[in-house]
Amino acid sequence: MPVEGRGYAEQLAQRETHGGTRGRPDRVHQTRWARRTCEEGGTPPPPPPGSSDLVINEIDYDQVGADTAGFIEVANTGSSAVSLEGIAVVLVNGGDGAEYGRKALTGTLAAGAKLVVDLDAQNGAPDGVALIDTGTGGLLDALSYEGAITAATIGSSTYNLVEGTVLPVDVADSNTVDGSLARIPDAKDSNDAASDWVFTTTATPGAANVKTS
Ligand SMILES: [Ca+2]
Ligand SMILES: [Ca+2]
Ligand SMILES: [Ca+2]
Repeated sequence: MPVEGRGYAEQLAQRETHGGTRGRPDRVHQTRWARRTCEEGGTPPPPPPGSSDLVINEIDYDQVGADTAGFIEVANTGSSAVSLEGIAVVLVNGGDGAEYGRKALTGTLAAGAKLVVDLDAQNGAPDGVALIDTGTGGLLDALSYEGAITAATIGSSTYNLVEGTVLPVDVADSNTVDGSLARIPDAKDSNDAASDWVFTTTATPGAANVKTS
């Protein structure tokens, strides 16, 4: 790409003339370097954050009596560590499909590890939670509970939070029985909410999900 190559050379020349960024690569340098390295068959740059290996694995949105201990568990179902930079857990109100809460994730999640996100989601019905790659706008995982949210507005995009068959409304968290909604078997994601999620009377924040009734 001669035009781009010339532009790059001119940018370099300009920077060196002005002495502003010599020896301190900025984003433009790094991007161009990575692209050129790929074209020349070198080591590709690391993949962008976000991966379909990340799932929403458990949610406790209703506790007996007052709701004071809500959480959302995110799991890395893959075989290698995943960067969480740019990943956000977003809460969606079923009444209008609008976002009403979010937590930006940071750091790295090891293979098979689980992260407990301190978020107290609404009690339906329906309401939803989405795992978003804020860099690409990609929807990594979603759960719509106590009904279907098929048009959630997050940022400038619209998302369907129903994976496959919507979770039946009677599979729900409870104000009278301790427990949570969980993927059973642990971390199972067949992209069908009705078969992936159950109510269990044993909440397991940060640990593998178990089904008890
Ligand atoms: Ca409650
Ligand atoms: Ca609960
Ligand atoms: Ca768990």
